[in-house]
Amino acid sequence: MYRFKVILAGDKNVGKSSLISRFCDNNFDERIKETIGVAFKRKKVIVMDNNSEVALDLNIWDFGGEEKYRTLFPPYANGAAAALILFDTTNEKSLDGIANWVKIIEDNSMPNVVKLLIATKIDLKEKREVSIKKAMEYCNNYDWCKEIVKTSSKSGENVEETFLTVAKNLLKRNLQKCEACGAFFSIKLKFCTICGKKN
Ligand SMILES: Nc1nc2c(ncn2[C@@H]2O[C@H](COP(=O)(O)OP(=O)(O)OP(=O)(O)O)[C@@H](O)[C@H]2O)c(=O)[nH]1
Ligand SMILES: [Mg+2]
Repeated sequence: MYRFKVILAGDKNVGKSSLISRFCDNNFDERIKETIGVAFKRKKVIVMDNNSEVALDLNIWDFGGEEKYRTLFPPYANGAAAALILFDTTNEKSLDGIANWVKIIEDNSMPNVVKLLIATKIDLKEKREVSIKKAMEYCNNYDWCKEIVKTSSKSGENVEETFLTVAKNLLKRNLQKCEACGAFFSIKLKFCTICGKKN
C-alpha cells in the first residue's frame, strides 16, 4: 500500500469537511460544525493502471478555513502530494482566496504536487453566484488548471470521481511499474523495491 498526504484548502464554509465526509463515510450533514484547526481521515483507493490494481492509502487532511487558523496552513501543507483547492459556487468571494491558497501550497508541498480546482455546492443552482465559465477565466493564469471539477457533497455528484482523479495522478507522478515483476515502486528509484531488478 502506498501512502500519500492529500490536503484540502479553501475559505471558511466552502465545503471542505463535507466533501471529505461524503467521500470517506458517504454522509452529508447540513449542520456540520466548522473545523477547529486541523482534522484527519484515511481512505484506501484502488486505481487501475496497465491492467494492474494498485491500492493507495490517502491520508486526507482537513483544514479550518477561519482566519484565525491561517498560520497553521503552511506547516499543514508541508509534504502534501496532492492538494484540492475549493471554492463555493454560491459565494463569489471564495474565488478571491484561491491565489493565496495556491501560493502557500506551491511554497510548502512536494514539487510535483497534484493540484485540482474544485467547485462546490453545484446542487444549489438558485443560489449560484459563480459560473464555471467565470471561474475558468479566473484560473486560466494557472498552467496546471485544465478543468474545474464540479461537485455536490449533498447529492454526491462527482465526489468519488474527484478523489479517483487525484489517486490516478498521484500514481502517475510518483510510482512506476517494474518491468520484471509488475510491482509499483517510487519513480525516484532505479531498482524495484520488491524484486530488485533494474528498470
Ligand atoms: N447544499 C449544499 N450544501 C453544502 C455542500 N457542501 C457543504 N455544504 C454546506 O455548507 C456549509 C459549510 O460546509 P463545511 O463542509 O463545514 O465547510 P468547510 O469548508 O469545512 O468550513 P470550515 O471548516 O469552517 O473551513 C454546511 O452548512 C454544509 O452543510 C453541498 O454540496 N451542497
Ligand atoms: Mg471544515
